[in-house]
Amino acid sequence: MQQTISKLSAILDEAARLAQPTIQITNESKISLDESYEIQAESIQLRLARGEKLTGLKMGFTSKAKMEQMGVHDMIWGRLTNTMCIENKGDLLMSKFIHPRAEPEIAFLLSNDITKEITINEVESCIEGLAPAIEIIDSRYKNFKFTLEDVIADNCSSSGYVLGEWLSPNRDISNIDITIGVNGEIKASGNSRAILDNPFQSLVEAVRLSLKYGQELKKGMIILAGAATPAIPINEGDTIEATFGSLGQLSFHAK
Ligand code: OOG
Ligand code: MG
Repeated sequence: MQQTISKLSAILDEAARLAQPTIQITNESKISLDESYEIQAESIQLRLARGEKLTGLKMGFTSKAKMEQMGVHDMIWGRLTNTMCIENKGDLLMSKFIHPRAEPEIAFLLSNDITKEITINEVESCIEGLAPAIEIIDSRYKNFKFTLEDVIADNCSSSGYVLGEWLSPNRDISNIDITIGVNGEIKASGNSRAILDNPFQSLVEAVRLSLKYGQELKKGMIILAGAATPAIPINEGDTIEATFGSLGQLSFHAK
């Protein structure tokens, strides 16, 4: 199996690097959930070996809107690296992506290393900031189609993130209206409540899952809580903007 894991992680890494879609890995190999996380870990390791730095984690399928859009029914997590970061109001280069989509998220900045499970009441003491964010997802699979095992192995489709301004964490974020739009027209809207009733719960789950899979959570890491709305397609020339009520807004331009 180790050989298969290495082979599949190299295929997914190359698909991301060359922005060339690949067939679903579960078409050819039977893979367990744990093996799909091993493939993800190994393919990220290839990026780190090329000099990229791990900057945090992303949670996925923490809202019903996303699970329904993608036909998948379990929470997942992936990894973020420094090269995925796109500046607020900055440019996204379409040539680096296959069929990118954007989704509005909330980001947390860890204030210390986390080594044991936490409750929702402990979240505020584990973060030094929270920010409105947009995740860019770009499945490496043809037609954005995958099983749960496929998408986990593919780093949960993660391929970019934009962060708005960091805000102090001691605030209630369980009822924030969220929109995402293109060139001034709203394409999807939702509420932060859709993320596990309270996006803070997503950090609780991120801690649980990272401990389970042996991924360290370090001070300064960013955690994306998962999208509250379905993802919207990004086309060349688009300016994508997301708004988060009292948390503010952020945008990027695709060229
Ligand atoms: C998988 C990633 C899901 C989220 O926020 O729910 C995700 C996908 O939809 O391709 O990032
Ligand atoms: Mg997401």
